[in-house]
Amino acid sequence: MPSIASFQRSSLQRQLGRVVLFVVLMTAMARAQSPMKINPSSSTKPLGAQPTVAEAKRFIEQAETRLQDLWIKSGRASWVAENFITEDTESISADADQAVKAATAQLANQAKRFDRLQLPPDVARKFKLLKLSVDIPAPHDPAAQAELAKIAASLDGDYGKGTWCPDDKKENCKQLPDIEKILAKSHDPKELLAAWQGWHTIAPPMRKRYTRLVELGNQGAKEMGFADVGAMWRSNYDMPPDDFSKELDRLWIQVRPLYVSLHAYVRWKLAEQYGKDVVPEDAPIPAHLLGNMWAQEWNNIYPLLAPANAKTGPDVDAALKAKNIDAKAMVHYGEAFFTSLGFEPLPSTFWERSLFTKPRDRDVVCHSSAWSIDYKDDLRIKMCIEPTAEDFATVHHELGHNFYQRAYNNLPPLFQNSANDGFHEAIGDTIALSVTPEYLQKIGLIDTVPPVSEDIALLLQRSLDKVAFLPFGLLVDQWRWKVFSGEIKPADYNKSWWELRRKYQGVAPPIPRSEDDFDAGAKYHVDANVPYTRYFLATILQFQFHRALCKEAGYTGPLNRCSIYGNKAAGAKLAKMLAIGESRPWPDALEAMTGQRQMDATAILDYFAPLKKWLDEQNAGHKVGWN
Ligand code: X8Z
Ligand code: ZN
Repeated sequence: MPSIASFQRSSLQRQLGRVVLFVVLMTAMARAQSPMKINPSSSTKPLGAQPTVAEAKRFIEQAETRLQDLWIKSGRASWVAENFITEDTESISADADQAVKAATAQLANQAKRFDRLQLPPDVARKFKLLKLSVDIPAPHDPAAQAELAKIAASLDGDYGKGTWCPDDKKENCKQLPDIEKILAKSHDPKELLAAWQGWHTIAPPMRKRYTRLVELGNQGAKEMGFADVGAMWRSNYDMPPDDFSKELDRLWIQVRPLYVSLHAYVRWKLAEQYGKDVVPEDAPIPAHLLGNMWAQEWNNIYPLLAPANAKTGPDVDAALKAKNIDAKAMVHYGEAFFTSLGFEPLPSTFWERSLFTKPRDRDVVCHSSAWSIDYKDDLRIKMCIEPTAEDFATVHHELGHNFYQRAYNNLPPLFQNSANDGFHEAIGDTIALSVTPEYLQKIGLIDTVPPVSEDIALLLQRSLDKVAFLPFGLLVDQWRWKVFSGEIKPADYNKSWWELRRKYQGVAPPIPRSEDDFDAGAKYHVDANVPYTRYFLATILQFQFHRALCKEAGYTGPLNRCSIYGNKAAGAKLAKMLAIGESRPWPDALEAMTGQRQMDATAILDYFAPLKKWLDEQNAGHKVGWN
């Protein structure tokens, strides 16, 4: 999230601003606490009288200014902690996070005073967003705040440091990027299993701390008036939380048949490769065979699944390697796409301050992320980029965050966010959908564009990224919501994790698991406590955005061949939506871009319709679904 011009002031002025704010807040607190004094002879307003709209407005504006200052400090501390993982940086980051959590809890409490006021919609919206501005709220008790912040920072750091040593030799120890390479490339089930199992050993030591994080977060959520942290997360979609859950069900029911067709096809192809004893016909697919540590995207196993006689389509991996395109150059390609749409180039500081490759001499959190440090123009990404098609897409994903952050950086701090969190995750992916063979040829990465007759191969490739992801995108928070609500007890963390993976994804653990394991904790967003439903929404939304932008560009052909590269009209439409930030309910933003007020899975279904037909033909005579 980026910032407002006032943060360009000197630190002395900032200091001064905080003192004034402190006095105002103390006065407000004193008022809220003192009993109503009635003095009939006095014409001044009695202490404890009903607050006014003007006071509420002043309160929230001062609150967001104070919070933004703390967000910036904690953002910087966290940037350093994730770029140089040590006990000290972790501790500094925890302190800064505690300050944010403490202030948010205090302000949310003070804000209760204005609860019964009829406020203008934008002011009321800020009060709501204030409570939702932290992913895990802290209780009021300072000791609990400190404990929560410390646990959160240590889980994030431990994930980043995660290392698997297959034997006693130190030089054989591996961190995630190298372990992921094995999952992506190897077709040896033994080697795959060792890598899968190896990475999952990082999580059990975090299980106890995670359990405590849940307890403390829930306490904080309750003090803010939510049933638990999950209920709080579901309250962030401009509709009653239960309606949001129903929306998810509706979308999942729409896309599930497409997923099941893909799953069936992949399963019998894998059975051809590994044998029916390894991949049984009607059972969930073993999770280590899908080319990805979490079996969340399957594009790495495309070579095992390619249609007979089909060419593999453009090989972006090979093109990047052949042309010696390094990490930074990949990011330049991403930036050039955005500038082709009419966006300003990234600032020079982006290139100076970002992390593009994994350093050899220290631990960093390699999980890709995009940052706006000052809520203005200090934009950065942090990524351990490899020259692969997958990372080429992820570069666009991250830059989508940065261009969004910059597009709303003139809004008040509490509105500096995406319309809903799915929007933030969808923008870069929308652009990456425009990375078509035609586009790749235009920028000189490939020489020839495959004919339309090879569209099935292209669609299959893309579906392994997008369609395969859908159930995983959904299930992570189906698990967490139940963990936060207490429906899933700590003693059942692992069992319930695999039940949901079986139910939604149709995947199974490759070896028996027990409650000594903590397999959810082998996923970054669980340890870092990042809500995950946003990625499910983003997968639906990005096709809806793509369809709308292609229409704006006047394109009428099949959606998988549409690229909005260089189209200023589409760029303007996109920019208009981004600039709304979170200032209005998300259906307004969606309507500005697509003319629709509902999230709509027909776009992704239309996009893959020819593939669905083809998959169902291929699956004839094979088992579909799982027991
Ligand atoms: O975490 C991410 C991004 C950063 S917001 C790289 N993604 C999810 C994941 O890696 O699990 C993008 C796709 C899903
Ligand atoms: Zn993202």
